[in-house]
Amino acid sequence: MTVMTILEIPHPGLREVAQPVAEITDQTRALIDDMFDTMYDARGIGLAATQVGVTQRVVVIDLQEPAEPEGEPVRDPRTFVNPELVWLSEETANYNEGCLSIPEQYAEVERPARCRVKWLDRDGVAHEEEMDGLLSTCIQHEIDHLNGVLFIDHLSRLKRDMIVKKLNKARKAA
Ligand code: GNR
Ligand code: NI
Repeated sequence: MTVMTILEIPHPGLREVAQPVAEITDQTRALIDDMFDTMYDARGIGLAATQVGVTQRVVVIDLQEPAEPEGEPVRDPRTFVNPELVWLSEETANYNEGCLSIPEQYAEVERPARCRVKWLDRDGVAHEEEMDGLLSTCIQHEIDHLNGVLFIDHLSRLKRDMIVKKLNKARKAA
């Protein structure tokens, strides 16, 4: 169990473009395990390797809402190595997004509502799937991270500056 440090804005590591994983090794699988530990510890629904300072195209997602009203949350861990968007819908959807690298700040982001994604799982098996809803939003958010892009980059300059200001104010108060 290893909880890694999550980079927060304005760390320059968040702007790096990650490299494709050439071969999935035990080291890759150890990184994936540590990323899940880190994501669950932070109560996020997704995490890109970029956010823990690793410039490899690896994403983990578990849409399980952390606070189920009753009992243990049912985990649904999903691993995406070298994920690629192969199709985006014309139709868009708005979602109130947050990001572990921009703590406790939220804004409505417009993205394609549905997407088709190609990826490798932790055993190197290839998959392709059409996604919608929160999964579609989340995988697009995570692939953005692999390209050095943050959800605030999709906002107007005014809204982006407001979020950065609010975050800096909250940090000073802490
Ligand atoms: O925990 C997260 N919640 C979330 C909510 C709406 C859209 C995207 C996300 S991803 C985010 C975790 C994170 O920062 N992943 O990069
Ligand atoms: Ni994020």
